[in-house]
Parts: sequence; structure tokens; C-alpha cells
Amino acid sequence: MSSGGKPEKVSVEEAMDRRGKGEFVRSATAFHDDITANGSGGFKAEANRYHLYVSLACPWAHRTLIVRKLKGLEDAISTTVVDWYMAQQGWNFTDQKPKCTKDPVYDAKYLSEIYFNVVPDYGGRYTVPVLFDKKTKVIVNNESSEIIRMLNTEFNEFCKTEDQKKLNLYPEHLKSKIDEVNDWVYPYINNGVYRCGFATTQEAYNAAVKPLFEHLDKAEDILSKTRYLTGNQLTEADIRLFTTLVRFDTVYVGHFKCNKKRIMDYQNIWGFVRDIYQTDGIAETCDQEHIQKHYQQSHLSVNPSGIVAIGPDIDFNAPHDRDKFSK
Ligand SMILES: N[C@@H](CCC(=O)N[C@@H](CS)C(=O)NCC(=O)O)C(=O)O
Repeated sequence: MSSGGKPEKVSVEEAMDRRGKGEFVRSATAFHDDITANGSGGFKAEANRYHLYVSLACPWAHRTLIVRKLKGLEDAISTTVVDWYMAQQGWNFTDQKPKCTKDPVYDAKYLSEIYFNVVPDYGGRYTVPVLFDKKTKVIVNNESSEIIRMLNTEFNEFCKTEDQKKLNLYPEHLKSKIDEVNDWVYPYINNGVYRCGFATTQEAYNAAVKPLFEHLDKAEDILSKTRYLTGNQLTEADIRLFTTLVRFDTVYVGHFKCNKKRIMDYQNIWGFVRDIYQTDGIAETCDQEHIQKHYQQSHLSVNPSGIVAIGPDIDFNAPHDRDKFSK
């Protein structure tokens, strides 16, 4: 059965047991309401009603920024970009660093305040992305895989162009193929890099790193035959893989010890990354300064000195020949 490519729900006991063995177990998200075009579920798609709290460093939040951009919803859905540095208290707001913005709703100092304003006894993690309703002052959803589905279909009235309105990243005829890809990309690649980086025993690291590279090999094989993961049409499956790949050589190779191979060493995956990066609007959602500084300054358990490495020179704008598949 499809897991929907999102965090598995595990019991408290099982999570404690697995964490005790040095494994990183991602917590499930707490807010799962839907915005619909007709408002049937209580939240109606309206312009300037919803706000996205994001980090430019975070691969999950990055998915939502890409879909918002591809669908031309920048004027309809406002955003706040948090500080790249995540302190002990969690994400905070600042306007003193490039691209970071203050919280326009509560002028909060920390993202946690948004969670507590909505649910005073909230006991989960204060994660981005957060899709917030400015009208009723509640968090609608904080699960990126669900947020991107809403942005894909429910806000079509507010897209800037006809092409953006027509764009469907989860089309009916590809749904089962996309679900099937998400089912391995999420655990072994998107979350797989975290399972390598946050492992605290050799066994837990070994158990994560082997399937990570096996599934990168699988992606390489698929991308040697088709332009995108499910054929020659861009879908959410590609965006979900891309946000991990664009961080890979800069931070996951060194910081998370995912160093068997670099993305640059995979001919087809590397071409795919440049192809997506060069797709209209996507480059401006990518920010290597936020990415590098966030991971290397904030995860002091992994990088106690907080030193930000120089990073490889990567030319995401270098030509690619991926359009050969679409001819
Ligand atoms: N399943 C969530 C995961 C979100 C997530 O874990 N975000 C990280 C940033 S990369 C976060 O905000 N972490 C803060 C924390 O766990 O305290 C989603 O896809 O939206």
C-alpha cells in the first residue's frame, strides 16, 4: 500500500526504541486540513488569505515554494522566510539577513509562537512549512506533501497565466506512477539523507546509506530513459526529488556523510538537476547561502564548530541535453 511518501506514523514506544539504537525517526506532522476551491472542507481558496512560513534551507518547505512559483501564486499566497540559523528554541524571524523577513501576522520572534497561538498546549515540533490562514488565525496544514497538492489544484482561479492554470503536477493518468516513485524517493532519498546525517551509531548509518545510494542508482537508471521520473512530463515526483538533489553536493555529501558519490558523478541525475533548476522560476527559489549556513551552523551535534565549509563550485546553469527526450 502507498505510504503517500510522508513520515510514517510510529508508536511512541517504537520511536523510542529505534532512537535508542541511534536511528533518526522523523515525527509525523500535526496539521492536515485541506483548502479547496469551493470551500467544502471549511477552508476556501481565496487570494491573500493564506500565508506560508518557509525556510529557504529546508527541502520540504522548498517543495511548496516551487509549486507556488510554477503555478504563479506569488501574489495570492504571501510568505515569510525564516532565519537560516535555527537555535535551540527553533526557527526565528529576522529582517537582518538576506531574503529573511519578519512575521507579518503576530510579529513573533520564534515560529513556535505561531504554533502556540493556534494550539496553546501544542506538543509537536515547530517545523516549516506552515500554511497559515490569516482570516481565522489557524494553521491549516504543516505537511509539505499535502500543501503542494492544494497549491496544484485548488488555487487555479488565482494563477497569473493560462499556462500556469493548466499546469497539473499530479495529473490523473500519472497518479499511481507518481505515488509509486514517492514511496521510495521519500524514505530512501529525501528522508534517507537525514537518516544518514543524524544516525548516532554505525549500524543506523549503514542501514540508511546503503539504500540511499541504491535508490540514487535507480533514479539514474530511470533518468537515462526518460526526461523526468514518470515519463517526459514534469510532475510533483520530480520536484520532490529535486529539492534533495540541489542540496546534495553542497551539504549532504560532507555534512551528512553521504559521500559514496556526488550528484555531479551521475550523468543523468546531474542533467536532470540542471534541467529542473533551469525551468522557469525555479532558480529563484534556490538559495545555497541559506542551505549551507543553516545546516552547518545549526546542527552542532553533527558539526560542533559550526564552521561553514567553502562548498564545491557548482554550475546549475550549465547546459544540459535533457530535452532530447521530449523531441
Ligand atoms: N514532514 C514535514 C517535515 C518538515 C520538517 O521536518 N521541517 C524541518 C526543516 S528541514 C523543520 O522545520 N525542523 C524543525 C524541527 O524539527 O525542530 C513536511 O514535509 O512538511
